[in-house]
Amino acid sequence: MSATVHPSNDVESTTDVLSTSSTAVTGRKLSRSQKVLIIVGCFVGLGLIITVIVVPIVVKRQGSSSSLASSQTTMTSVDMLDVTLFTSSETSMAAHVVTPGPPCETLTFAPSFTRNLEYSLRLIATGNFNGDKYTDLVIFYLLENTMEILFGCTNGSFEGQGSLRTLEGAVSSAKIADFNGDKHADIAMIYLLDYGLSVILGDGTGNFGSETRYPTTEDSNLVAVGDFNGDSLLDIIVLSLTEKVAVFVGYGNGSFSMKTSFSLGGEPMSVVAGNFNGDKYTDFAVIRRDDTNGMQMTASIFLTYANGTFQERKLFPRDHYATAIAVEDFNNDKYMDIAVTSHIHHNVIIILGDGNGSFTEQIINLPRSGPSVTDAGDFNGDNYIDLIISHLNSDDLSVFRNYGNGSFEKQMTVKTMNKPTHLIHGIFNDNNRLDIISDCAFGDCISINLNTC
Ligand SMILES: *[C@@H]1O[C@H](CO)[C@@H](O)[C@H](O)[C@H]1NC(C)=O
Ligand SMILES: *[C@@H]1O[C@H](CO)[C@@H](O)[C@H](O)[C@H]1NC(C)=O
Ligand SMILES: *[C@@H]1O[C@H](CO)[C@@H](O)[C@H](O)[C@H]1NC(C)=O
Ligand SMILES: *[C@@H]1O[C@H](CO)[C@@H](O)[C@H](O)[C@H]1NC(C)=O
Ligand SMILES: *[C@@H]1O[C@H](CO)[C@@H](O)[C@H](O)[C@H]1NC(C)=O
Ligand SMILES: [Ca+2]
Ligand SMILES: [Ca+2]
Repeated sequence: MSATVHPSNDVESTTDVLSTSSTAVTGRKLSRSQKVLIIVGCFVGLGLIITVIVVPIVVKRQGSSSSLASSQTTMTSVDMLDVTLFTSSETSMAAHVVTPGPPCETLTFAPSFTRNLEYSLRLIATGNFNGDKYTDLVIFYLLENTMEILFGCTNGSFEGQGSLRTLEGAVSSAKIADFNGDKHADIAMIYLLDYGLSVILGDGTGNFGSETRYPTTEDSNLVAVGDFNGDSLLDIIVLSLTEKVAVFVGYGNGSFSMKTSFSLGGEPMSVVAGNFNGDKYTDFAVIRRDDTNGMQMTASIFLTYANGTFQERKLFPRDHYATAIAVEDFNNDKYMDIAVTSHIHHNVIIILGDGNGSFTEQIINLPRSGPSVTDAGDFNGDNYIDLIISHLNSDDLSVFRNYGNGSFEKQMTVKTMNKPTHLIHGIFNDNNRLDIISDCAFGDCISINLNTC
């Protein structure tokens, strides 16, 4: 969860989203009769068209209020996944309020079903774009310069046809948050091999306004959202392949202004915002190439200070070959922790924060190879954040239950359709439990596993 500590202590729901083209082609608006048709279509079996949705939502708690975090999954231009989880203020994304039933002792998921996609998926993210109670999906396509929003409905399927929008290019990273305070989910995105940030504001009915672009001088790659200057308004950081971080300060009205930029010291692969030291400035955690160590991927946090500077603390002085990172409060002490997977070491390291910028490590060894992506959320309703991990070249997801006492135990294996490289969760049906969505190999479909616990 990239905890964007929003104003008081509610969390900002940010989700990785798509990129949009500057030619604000607004999402298709549907007439009333079209909507009726779609809804009917959703209820009346559409036979082969089984819609699946993947939405990453992480239930995260901050302060005393428990709020949802939506996790984002981003794929960078490199062969890595940028998996980040965002804490979200459930109020702004009404659909995500989880009121779980009694906790389940044992996690269970229904067999997966798929929904075919229009094109080949590059990025997937979740948000509530139309204000109903189901999580929606934003899918950014690889080659078509298009994003599609799929609206969740009742049983884990999605309303008939998605809402397509033409973009100016392929998106490499995106986050969803409410940037203008109207409670509707907006999207910040980065075009691959282009310079800068692009923002589109949602109207709460599934449509978005025209695109506002914020150029940088660097080749932008990743985006993260938080309140980095402590004024209670959401800001955006843009990370570039040229190892720079540009800070865009938000005015709270959906507009941003670039204030500073600094060097990261290595090419970023993945980024998550979170508050690690209890002040009012959102910090961030990254996985980046370690220039002093060749191809190694190291995880660091960058703490934000009142004077607007960011200072790095390396989380792993030793080699780690990090592949994915998630930020959550894994031990319920109200302080943000970090989970980092290592492909080489076949493990997940849970790094527990003390709220003070200091961390202690706890290593979860995996029974099998290659964690590639991870997703964190409270899947069994006991208020502890569980972990789901995908393995390279495998259809299986490993589900680790968090007992809240420092133990994570692998409880089950969830079968997906086809060697996923993206994982997200959301509420896709009516039981208020977090369901899992993953992508199919080649990105031509999504696979949905409904939570039955
Ligand atoms: C969802 O409900 C519709 C209408 O009842 C049905 O056609 C569709 O197959 C269902 N999907 C799943 C995944 O159960
Ligand atoms: C947002 O606020 C800033 C600062 O007050 C202003 O310069 C900008 O024009 C505003 N943007 C919009 C879209 O209203
Ligand atoms: C900013 O504040 C930090 C923490 O107090 C301090 O270490 C750093 O030197 C300051 N940087 C500048 C440029 O003032
Ligand atoms: C915070 O960190 C400092 C120095 O790292 C340490 O002395 C202090 O005890 C820590 N406070 C807490 C509450 O852990
Ligand atoms: C945590 O709780 C689980 C379930 O009660 C138990 O099996 C496990 O041994 C506990 N772990 C620790 C470290 O206490
Ligand atoms: Ca908004
Ligand atoms: Ca701010």
